[in-house]
Amino acid sequence: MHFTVLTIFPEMFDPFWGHGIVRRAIENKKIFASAVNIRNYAEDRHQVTDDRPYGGGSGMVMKPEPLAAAIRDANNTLHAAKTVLLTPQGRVFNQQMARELASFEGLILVCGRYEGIDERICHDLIDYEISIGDYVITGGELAGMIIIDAVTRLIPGVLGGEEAAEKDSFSAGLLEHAHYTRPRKFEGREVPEILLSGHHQEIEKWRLESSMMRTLIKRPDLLQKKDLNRQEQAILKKWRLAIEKILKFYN
Ligand code: 4FV
Repeated sequence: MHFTVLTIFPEMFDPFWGHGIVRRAIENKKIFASAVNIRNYAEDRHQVTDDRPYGGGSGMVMKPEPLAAAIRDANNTLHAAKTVLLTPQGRVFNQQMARELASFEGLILVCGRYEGIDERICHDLIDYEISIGDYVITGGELAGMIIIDAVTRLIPGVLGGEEAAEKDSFSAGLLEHAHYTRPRKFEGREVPEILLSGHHQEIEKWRLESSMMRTLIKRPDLLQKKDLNRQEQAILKKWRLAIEKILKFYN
């Protein structure tokens, strides 16, 4: 997977490339990543990449010419790459979209600044408009890092055996189960006994119930849209029975 980031602040990505799983993925050549300065494509001697908005109003807009040249140049390097604009106008990013993007050979991520980019870039040069959420940030760079991070960990071989992506939150449409590590007792709170039992089947059942309960309480919307398998249905029916036993004493 090749990531090319187009930004007026490429240096923002240096610490991002240099730490954790992303750093290891680059070192192990599982991903290739570069941040390119859009200013390099501005032809005037001040390398201006923004200008005042037609129609007036506050703020500035990113000029189309440097952006178009930067996108075309990146596409010349990697023809199969998909171009992604980070914008509040986009589809809100989620794990399903991360899996989709991880299937491509390359991504060109366009990071806007100021009020945004000239709309004419969106018409012909952008394949995906993606938002990281319904709020406004000062630039697309942080959003770009989130996309690269979420996609990188889905690239085969990036996560070692102990870090499995398929057991992620959202991969099964559920929130992850509770996690515990040593010490066995912390400030009076014990680790659930079952996790110390060595009964892997029982532990898996406990973890599924933990995921279901956390999802029911914190994100019931995920359970509503999930296609429940037999085991998951059985767990909800067991809880429903328990709840009905309690409620039968009431009206
Ligand atoms: C954003 C978002 C976002 C809008 C104008 C940068 C800012 C400025 N990007 N998801 N939410 N972008 O707020 O992706 O150029």
